[in-house]
Amino acid sequence: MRIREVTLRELRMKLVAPFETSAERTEERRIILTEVVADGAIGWGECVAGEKPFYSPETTDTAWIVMRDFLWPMIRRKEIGAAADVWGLLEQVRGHNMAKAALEAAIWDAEAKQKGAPLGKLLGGSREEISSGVSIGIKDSLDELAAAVRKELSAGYQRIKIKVKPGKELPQVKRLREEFPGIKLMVDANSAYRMEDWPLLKQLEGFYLMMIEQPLGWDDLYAHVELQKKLDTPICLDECIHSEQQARAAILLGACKIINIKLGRVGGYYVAKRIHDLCEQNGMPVWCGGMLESGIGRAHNIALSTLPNFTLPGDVSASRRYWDQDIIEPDVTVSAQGTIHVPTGPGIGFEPRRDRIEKLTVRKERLV
Ligand code: OSB
Ligand code: MG
Repeated sequence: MRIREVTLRELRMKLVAPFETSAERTEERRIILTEVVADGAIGWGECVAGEKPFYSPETTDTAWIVMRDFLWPMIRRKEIGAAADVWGLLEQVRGHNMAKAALEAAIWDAEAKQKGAPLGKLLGGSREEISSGVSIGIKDSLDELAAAVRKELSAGYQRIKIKVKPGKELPQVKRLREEFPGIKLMVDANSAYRMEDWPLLKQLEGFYLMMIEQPLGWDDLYAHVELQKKLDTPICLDECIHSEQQARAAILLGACKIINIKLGRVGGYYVAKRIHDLCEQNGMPVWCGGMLESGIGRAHNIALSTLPNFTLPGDVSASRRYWDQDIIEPDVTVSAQGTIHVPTGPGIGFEPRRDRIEKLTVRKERLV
């Protein structure tokens, strides 16, 4: 397979409602799409870097530059056996995983299309549907939060994750447990706590949460090891797991009991699969995280979630929770049982809507 050209597009997409974490509030996404031409096939990818470096060091702007000036020259017109070889070609660049993943995932889509296979199948996945959960941002009031949870449960979602921050967590969780004692409930702190806050996190244990996601420093495995020793509730790591090596260390040191895998954060499918396999061998369940993706990134998350060790509901939910008009055909929808049907067509299995993509594009560069 030879990669002939890549087109980068930056899209501005306004969320249906602002999304707030302990770290930032997002109203409009600046999303980079990658369109690769490999032999005859076209593959699509999405860069999940944020507008600001508040989740990871990457941003939309750094990803654009790194893709254009460093990553593209490393794969340009190279004859490669398969998409699985791309990670190795990009390895000389340190970090910039979201930029790498945006190119690598598009090449996987192209390879799957060339072979006429659904991307999940090419990856080694076999699920026909995946379990869907939601991530609910921080709200102004407890009533608003409870209303949001009620709405998502009636739509069928299998588990509820809420964003928390210091001082808000106990009232939030207490309120939800009063109204929804039996649901699968978890919290995501996006690194808002310090080790000294552990007694507060200990108090959350009375509410039998499924897990607490990334409570401490974004790159601090050691602190999570110490915290996990004090808590019975499983810690799930997100931000900390940005490489296979970090995943191995987290598992062997006992920094967590669950891992959230995001394609962008780990640099694409090659590493995501290796982390998935490593977790499976060590009896650690994984689930697929989300990054407020457009339909393209969402379609990739669905393909990744078909792998066997994705045994917990992920943050991959319906298009309409994010966008008035998504950029794929059909939209991603969720069944009344809280599942997403995995498409059976080649590649990501959803068709990019070029008319909408063109309208939302604010910059475009064709790399040859
Ligand atoms: O920590 O999982 C996170 C969104 C942006 C950045 C980080 C995170 C999130 C989410 C939203 O939780 C997941 C989604 O619905 O896409
Ligand atoms: Mg998270």
